[in-house]
Amino acid sequence: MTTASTADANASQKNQRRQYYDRIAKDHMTPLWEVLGALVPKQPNSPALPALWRYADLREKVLEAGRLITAEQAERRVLILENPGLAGQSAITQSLYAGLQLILPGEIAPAHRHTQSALRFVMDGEGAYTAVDGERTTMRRGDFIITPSWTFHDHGNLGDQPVVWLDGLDIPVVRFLDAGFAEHAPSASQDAMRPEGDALARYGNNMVPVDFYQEPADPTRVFVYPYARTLESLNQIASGKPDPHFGHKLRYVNPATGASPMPTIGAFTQRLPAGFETRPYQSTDGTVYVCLDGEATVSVGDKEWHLQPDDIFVVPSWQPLKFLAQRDTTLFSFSDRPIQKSLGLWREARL
Ligand code: GTQ
Repeated sequence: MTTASTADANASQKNQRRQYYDRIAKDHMTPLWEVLGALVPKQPNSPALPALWRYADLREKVLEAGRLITAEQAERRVLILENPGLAGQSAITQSLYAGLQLILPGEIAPAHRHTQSALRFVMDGEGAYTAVDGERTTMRRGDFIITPSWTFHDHGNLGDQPVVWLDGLDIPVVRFLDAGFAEHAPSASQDAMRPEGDALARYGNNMVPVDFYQEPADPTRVFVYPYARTLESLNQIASGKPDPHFGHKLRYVNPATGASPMPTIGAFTQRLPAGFETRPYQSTDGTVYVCLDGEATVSVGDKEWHLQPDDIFVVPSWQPLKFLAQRDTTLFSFSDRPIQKSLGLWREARL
């Protein structure tokens, strides 16, 4: 065959296939062979992009929301951090949602519960509290607070400053599974059923009530991990030899089981000593980071940022990650790792 007739034959075959695809589409069928490579990729190829939110530059815009709508009107006054590769999806990774929640002095965000699990990471201001199933906790910068699935929670601000925290929820996972339920509590503010600190005293001090047992996947009763305690650990271990990929990195656990605090979201704290450079690292759990303290250069795929305190950035699945700390740097992060681990899907590459 001549080249010209081969080209003709190819064009005609393509045309026949196209017509066939159009015909079977009416029967709600579509050919696998056109999409197999995308459906079963050789390695993760997330549509999520590396992205940075510089809170110091965004703070005024967050506060502006406080002049446009009350916390009560909004139910939750939150600016969603939307991944630029996932526009319109209210998602920061394929599985996770993140947002900056603002509560002004005197305001309350009314009590409700939902099957989505939430975490709060306190960034700015003092005097707010979150109540989880009848116990309040005062929110302080760096505190990691959880709201497990189907627990009632409300927020309030008894102080004199605006308070902003980062919300992390598994909203996209629950949406994907079509497993979302939500309801309002009978009253906007939950009655205090236990004094502040009760859960931490009972479950957060290497002890549990004598007759207390949990299933491995149950969320922890410790719903606040105070930054003061995290810092004690980080400061203590920071004199040791850092791990080449992580520096000094700890994962938050349910102290009663050793599992992640919630079954869908894992959380981590990390110290990079001044002058330390991490080796490149990849993992399948797309991860949201907050720089709490310090100064570092981070590269995520083809992006590089000079990190300052309050910067929030996202590392999508399998994007190579590398840090160079100019000063002692403290990072908080969260991801869907517990989901992937429980399904046998989680992978990492320590390069
Ligand atoms: O605080 O309950 O950012 O229900 C999104 C949904 C926060 C919350 C969010 C929520 C909440």
